[in-house]
Amino acid sequence: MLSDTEMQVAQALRQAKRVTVLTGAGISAESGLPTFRDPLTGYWSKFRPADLATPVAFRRDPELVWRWYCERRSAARAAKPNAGHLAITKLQSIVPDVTIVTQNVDGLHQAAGSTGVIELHGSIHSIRCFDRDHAMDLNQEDDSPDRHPACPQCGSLARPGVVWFGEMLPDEALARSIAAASACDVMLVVGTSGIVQPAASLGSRALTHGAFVAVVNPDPRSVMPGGLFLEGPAGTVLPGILEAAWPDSK
Ligand code: BV8
Repeated sequence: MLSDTEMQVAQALRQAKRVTVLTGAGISAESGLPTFRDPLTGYWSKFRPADLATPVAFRRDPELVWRWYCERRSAARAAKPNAGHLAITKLQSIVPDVTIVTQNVDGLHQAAGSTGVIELHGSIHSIRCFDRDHAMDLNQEDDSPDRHPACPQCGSLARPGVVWFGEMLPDEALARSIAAASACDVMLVVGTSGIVQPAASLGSRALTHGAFVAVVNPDPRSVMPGGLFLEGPAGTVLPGILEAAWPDSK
């Protein structure tokens, strides 16, 4: 039985012409990938993700940072999209204009069949050189924590193709995300703690432009003033509201 709030969100989606979905690490939690604010485990338990996801950390200890990203990349490769990712792909097949803006670097939206995904923080599945941003090939068989490739053009060490803290976001991705937040009728904000800027301000931007905004998160602290709040995991909440919105669609 859905709550009134879930029914309101389902109704808004049914009437929507343009939907924007903003996702964070939480939507990949049910695929087994730790979120950014989960405490790290094992060897990594003495680090905080945000302390490793910086150019300063890479300069200080490139092999440590390279190892962390290699391990996360292999986890992302082994992970499967979950019901939350698949529900968003289904939404794209029903509503003509759905833009997905993700803070995640794991590629799971694309693996779920979603298209046109805007990767605000880049992708863990690409590498480039640290000094000059030369694109570098990443062949899976060579991708190992014990082998840190150097750029064939300038010799600089490889880094992951992600946006680190203190780095600018890709201009085009940010511009497209701002446009999508400003033009949508409905925005779903799924699985993000709303801490990291500028991604975190996209929800309030949508509200300012008169959009219907709904937050999907098991943590009630992520409620957004002015938006509706659906408490629960994305893998349960998203399929539920799609089922309510389009009961006959399979
Ligand atoms: C920028 C890629 C301009 C790497 C990431 C000082 C100096 C420089 C900048 C700053 C500064 N102070 C502040 C800033 C801005 C900074 C920032 O926002 N810092 C924060 C910590 C305050 N931002 C930046 O630096 C950005 N660049 O501003 O450029 C600039 C430049 C120079 C100087 C000044 C300004 C760049 C930010 C990008 C950083 N890169 N990722 C990598 O992945 O390794 S961010 C990283 O955090 C991930 O991408 C992650 O997605 C993202 C956000 O976190 P969330 O996705 O929200 O994840 P989190 O774990 O926090 O929350 C998970 C949520 O899911 C929780 O709410 C949980 O309840 C929920 N959940 C759990 N399970 C489920 C669930 N939800 C649904 N279903 C479930 N099952």
